[in-house]
Amino acid sequence: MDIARTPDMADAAPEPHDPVTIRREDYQPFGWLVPEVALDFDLGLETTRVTARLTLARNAKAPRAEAIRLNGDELEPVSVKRDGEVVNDWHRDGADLIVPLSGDAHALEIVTEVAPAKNTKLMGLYASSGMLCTQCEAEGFRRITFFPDRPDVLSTYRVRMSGDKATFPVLLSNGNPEASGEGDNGTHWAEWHDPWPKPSYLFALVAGDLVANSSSFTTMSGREVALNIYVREGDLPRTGHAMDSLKASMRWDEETFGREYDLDVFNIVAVSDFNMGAMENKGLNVFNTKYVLADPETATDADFDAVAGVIAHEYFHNWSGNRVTCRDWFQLSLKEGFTVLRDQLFSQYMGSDAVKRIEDVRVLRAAQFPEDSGPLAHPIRPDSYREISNFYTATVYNKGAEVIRMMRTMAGEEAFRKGSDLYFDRHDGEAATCEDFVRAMEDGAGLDLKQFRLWYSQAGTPKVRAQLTHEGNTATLHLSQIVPPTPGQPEKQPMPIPLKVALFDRASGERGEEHLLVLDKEEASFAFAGFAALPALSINRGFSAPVSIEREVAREELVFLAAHDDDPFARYEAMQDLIVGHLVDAIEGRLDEAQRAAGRADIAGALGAVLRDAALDDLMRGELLVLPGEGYLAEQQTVADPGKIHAERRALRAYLGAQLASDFTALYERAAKVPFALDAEASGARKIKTQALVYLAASDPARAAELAAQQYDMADNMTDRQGALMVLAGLDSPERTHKLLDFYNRYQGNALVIDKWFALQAGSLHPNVLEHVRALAKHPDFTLSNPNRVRSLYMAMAVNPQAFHAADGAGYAMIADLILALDPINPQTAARFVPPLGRWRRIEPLRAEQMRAQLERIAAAGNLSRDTQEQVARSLG
Ligand code: 0A1
Ligand code: ZN
Repeated sequence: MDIARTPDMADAAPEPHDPVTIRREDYQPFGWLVPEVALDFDLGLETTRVTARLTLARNAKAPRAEAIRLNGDELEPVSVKRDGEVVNDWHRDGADLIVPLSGDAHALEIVTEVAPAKNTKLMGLYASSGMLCTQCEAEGFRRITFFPDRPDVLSTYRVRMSGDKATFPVLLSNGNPEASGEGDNGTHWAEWHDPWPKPSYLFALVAGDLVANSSSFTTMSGREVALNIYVREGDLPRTGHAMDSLKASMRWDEETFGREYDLDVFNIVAVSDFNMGAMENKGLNVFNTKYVLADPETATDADFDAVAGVIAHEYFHNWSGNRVTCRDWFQLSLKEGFTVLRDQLFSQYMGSDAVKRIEDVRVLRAAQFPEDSGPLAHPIRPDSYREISNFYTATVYNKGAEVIRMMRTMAGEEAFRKGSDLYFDRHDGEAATCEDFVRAMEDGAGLDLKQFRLWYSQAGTPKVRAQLTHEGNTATLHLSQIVPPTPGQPEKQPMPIPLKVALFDRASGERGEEHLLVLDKEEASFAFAGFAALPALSINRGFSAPVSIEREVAREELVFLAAHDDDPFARYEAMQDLIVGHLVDAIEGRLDEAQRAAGRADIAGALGAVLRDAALDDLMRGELLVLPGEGYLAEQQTVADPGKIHAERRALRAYLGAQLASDFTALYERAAKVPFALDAEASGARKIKTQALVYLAASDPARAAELAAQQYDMADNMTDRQGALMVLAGLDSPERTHKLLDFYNRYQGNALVIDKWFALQAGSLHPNVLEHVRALAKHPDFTLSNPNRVRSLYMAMAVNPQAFHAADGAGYAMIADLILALDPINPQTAARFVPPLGRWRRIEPLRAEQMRAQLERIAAAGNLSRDTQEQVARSLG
């Protein structure tokens, strides 16, 4: 046995590392190239032994180094060999291993041992219901072996693994399978080789008792690719939709971006313990079961869409992320923003273009706008971080996608494709930067993006003021912009903001030409001739820029646009603006009774028209029926009172439910007759059916409870069943208890559906929701060790305004307790609960003080993870 360490070294505990701030401007290329990596795994759930062999060559592009720094995290070296000889001249720097190297080329062999069953962080190699799997992005590979764990070190990997055949009948890694065979004592082994150089964060290994849904795909150049989706045996019948989505993604990427798949196999594995949605490891995507498994009995229409979207997202990373990867983690949006845009375009193509765009904007406003206006605001390309896991944010992902979408809007589809082709050509096999992408777009798409680069460096959601005036036969649009100050960025420069606009003649309802205006100064005016009277303004059509538009606009104009605008997003927006304007006035106490009545009546009129408009499809009708969320309403105020927002919004829904009761009932009855199918017509019917119930529940709870119970009993699919139970969960009716119990009994043992059961109760409108959450936390099915389960209870509560913002602060205390309990188990997931508390500066003083106090309480606890510590410090700072 190789004993490379002296006893005194073995006893010396690694120094606890101070949390260090990493800065983008400090980037240095690594001193060594690692062209080849060979990994040998002796697999065990309790202990896995890893032998890593690295070939090293000096990097001519970096300053000369006399040693190599290999990152580690909770690792001890069992042995270190340099050029075939056991050495002990290495030393530790914190968790890292430093090995002296004097020549120009070396071979290192390092043995480590890891304990997968004890790995509750779910980073590195861990056990999940009896199988072994890995998660290496961003910095998990260093929990497996000592390695330069940075995305600009690219290597080809050869992997050999052996283990007990009964425990691990399936052995998978990246690339193509090369060989396999039987070993001693009931073991077997397999070898995999990935010919494409990749960074360590794309490494993956899976070993377990799995079965596959297998199929194949013929690529555009006629190559046959074997496709496998690996799951636990009982889950096989729920993999069909994922397989269909994968094939559709592969075809779409060929047709839309000219991207072909590049290995003989493409494997997907579903695991039930996973910190995020899924991971794009080369040739071996690892997925949270939530984004693979779907059948009508256990998954809603929204779940089906989410599966298709995530399958596409991970597949598209094969080019945007893997073939062209990131130089450093500051460039994360290079792969994530682009890939989110690609999956959004795919979903627009697969389903309803308009509805998908509206949903994406809703997500942006609910998740990214608050981030951009709070203490955690950062540019899509951040300048510094302490823990990179905290930067997998809505800003990097969703705003990142909007930024690239703006380039596409300005260039047009064809030129954009030329830009993306050039980007992939130029940087294939490289670790690139956001700047490389922008340059390829300039050169390939013919855009001038000098000023546009500000979208990468400035945080904050720009506010655009718009005012339309009219004189003679000319309408003039006056635009101005403000980019608000954000942490570390007190002063901002004006950004180029592409706005699609159109003007409507109010008398005829006719629309003039659509224009793409680019506002690139603080202020600008644009004149439009040919209007005898003041037209109606449709602005930011299709949400062409991720900004908020502020304008004085008469309610009649919004009512007009809500009925006439031919841009579906703009129509939705007019409806939202109408409601937001009224609610904010009401919340801020600006309305007397008569004004309130007039405002409500206009909304009821517009909504009634939506309910009755025969030209609308139901999926789109469903979008127009959604009331603006409480978080979005809070965003419209400098300081928000969540209690008032909740009460006003709820009262408006009750009013609308009562006022339009017969329309909602008619709609409900029509929709209830549509038989189950997975097409747009039937899923549209399901969507509006439950929405009608939600409105009716607000105005006539007893009748709604009856209808919901009936819908629950008759349901032949999860969308109807979950929708009915969601309504019941918010009501105080005996049916509530019966149906919740029935649901639990019916789906006991199906973790994803039991997650829904927790989430429905924690997200409910029931007045005792916090008591329910407290009780559910003690339920035998609840555990802190499964991230899906934790999110289903506590994230559902944290985004449920009436629970989280309970006036006595009990919601805040509960989230703080959770963070403290979860942090030692799974810091990544714990840290994701900090941002809701971090909003305190924008909340009324009594609640703000309670939120801040909970953050202080967390900060005062010793031994916080770097993840949680960074988020709490930024939230208080
Ligand atoms: N790259 C993945 C996201 C991801 C990031 C970190 C993870 O660690 C737990 C897992 C997944 C994606 O964009 O899908
Ligand atoms: Zn991604």
